[in-house]
Amino acid sequence: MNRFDDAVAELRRGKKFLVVSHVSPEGDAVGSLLGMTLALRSLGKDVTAYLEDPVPDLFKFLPGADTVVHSLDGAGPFDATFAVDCGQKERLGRGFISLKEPGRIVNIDHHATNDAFGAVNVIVPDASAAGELVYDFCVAAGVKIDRDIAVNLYVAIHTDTGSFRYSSSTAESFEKAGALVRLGADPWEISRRVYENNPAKKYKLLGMVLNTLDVVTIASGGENTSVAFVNVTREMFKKAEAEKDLADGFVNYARGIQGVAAGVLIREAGDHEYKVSLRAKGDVDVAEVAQSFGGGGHKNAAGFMLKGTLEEVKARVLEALKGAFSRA
Ligand SMILES: [Mn+2]
Repeated sequence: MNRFDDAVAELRRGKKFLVVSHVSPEGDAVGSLLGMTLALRSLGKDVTAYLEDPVPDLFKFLPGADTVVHSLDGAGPFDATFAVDCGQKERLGRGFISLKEPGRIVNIDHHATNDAFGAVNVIVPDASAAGELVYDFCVAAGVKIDRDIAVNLYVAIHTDTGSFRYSSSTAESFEKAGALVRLGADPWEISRRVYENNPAKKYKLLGMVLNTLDVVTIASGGENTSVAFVNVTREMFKKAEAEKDLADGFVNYARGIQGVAAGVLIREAGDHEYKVSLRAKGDVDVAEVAQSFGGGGHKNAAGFMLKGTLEEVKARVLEALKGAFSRA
């Protein structure tokens, strides 16, 4: 018995499929969505790929990206929907939620917090990326992984592991990435497009954000004993003429500082409303902190929304992190 038997059975039973992933898609969402879409198409299936939000510019080079649709008006009925990299049905977006006939939902994901919203659920928290699971699905379904599928799945795994730096990177992640390179994914070609291809305004914004850096010591003794805050305001976005998603990842600069246990990015979302992103190294569980504010995430990466002034938000986050630090 393979964990993908039921998912493969849905594939054999149907002809017309929908493939979906989450709103605000990143590399794993787009790569897994397109890898799955191309895999199903290679078997002669009629496949619609849907994302509520646009494909980020950085990922528009991915094979199949030009076939993604952003509306499901008048679409369907589908024999089944394959949802990848998404823990909650609501995160698939309004267009999908209001779709009348999605068919049975096959939920393929690696988030531990996945609520098993599918008729078939393949949830593997140990997988570094949903892209790993789409790879396994292809093997289980007898799909011949061509270069186009390989490029998508390589990008999914490479981006979700932070270029194989995060604790989620396993021997299997490397093995699958190696197999994908053998199948035609070119590491340098992909790196150039994904990592060496930043708009200049992103660096203008980063300069302003790094100027706000505030490192606060929260404990004495031990290896990582401080918290690093950076913040980004709507004014900065305006000045840099930058879109919101260009600040994604800036929180990693805060975490990357020597002696820092957790990095915090506070992003102004509205009047007295902030989006807080937390990144930990070492033992602090930032998912616990995020949950205490009504958010969620993983042990090392989590986020939530908070109301108040910037100073109030910062003070509350600092208190919560101190608490988490003392429990760790
Ligand atoms: Mn993922």
